[in-house]
Amino acid sequence: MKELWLDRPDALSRIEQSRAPEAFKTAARELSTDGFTVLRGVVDPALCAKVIADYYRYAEQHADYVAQNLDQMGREKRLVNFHLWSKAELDLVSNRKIMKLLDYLFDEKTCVYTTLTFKYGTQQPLHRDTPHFATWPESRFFGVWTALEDVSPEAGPLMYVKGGQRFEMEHHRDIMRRVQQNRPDLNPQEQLTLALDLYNGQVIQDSPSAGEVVTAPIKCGDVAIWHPQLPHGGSPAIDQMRSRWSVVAHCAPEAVQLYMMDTYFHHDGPEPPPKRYGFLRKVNGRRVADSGATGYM
Ligand SMILES: O=C(O)CCC(=O)C(=O)O
Repeated sequence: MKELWLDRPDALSRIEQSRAPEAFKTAARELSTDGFTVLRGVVDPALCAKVIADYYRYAEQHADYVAQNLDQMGREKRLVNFHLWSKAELDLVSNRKIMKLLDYLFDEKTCVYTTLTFKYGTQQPLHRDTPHFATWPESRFFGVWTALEDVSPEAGPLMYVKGGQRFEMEHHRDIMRRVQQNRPDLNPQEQLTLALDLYNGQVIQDSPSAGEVVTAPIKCGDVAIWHPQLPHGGSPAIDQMRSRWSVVAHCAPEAVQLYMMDTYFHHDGPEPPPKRYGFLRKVNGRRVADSGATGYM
């Protein structure tokens, strides 16, 4: 099984010859060249509003927990796996059209692994998701990001390095070997943290030379998808208190497991590590991973 057919030299001619719907072909072309695509108006704004209403219900029912999870400015942190609490969010992240598109892009049946729900922009520096959603073989993963409201330019829109999925950096196993050699004084957890810092540092410092850093204008109900190797993040918010309601779903083929960064930096060889999660149930004909509880992070 190969990584992603989108990354093969014949990807563009394969798209031209495909009988897939035009919208799928456009998305595939953009992901192959730019590493990023936006499908406009895929999700009903009424469903987006329901997810936000569910969030407020959740916050009311878990007021103490919410109060313990505010940042320095008093804003809620990001909420992991809200789709396991909110039926509306579960519906949104298993959107039939998007799932069919992902089947086409993976050439395999897609499932939902985890989600993050954001009330505010993340202002995350440029990064690759790969260490947190590692697969064997590589790149069997997409980040699928839905705007629950029109994103104001002041609220820290998504940003990415156009074409940055092709940016080549030091291999992650070599980074870890270097850390283990140079810093035997650190314990394994500290070595892992340092390896991730070095990895992220290379992405922040060097990936902008691989392409233009752009922000994406995204409106309520639009769905952005990024290539698993695309450097991306949240641009700085001009107005820190301006909401930027959004949900990112982490999706992979059913038959492929996603692993976390300890496995990413330590696992050797082409064979995947042992399976680490099962599935809960099907929604809209899609499997949903049993990947942990709802909670802030
Ligand atoms: O929503 C954002 O600002 C960035 C999200 C992101 O980078 C991620 O989920 O990996």
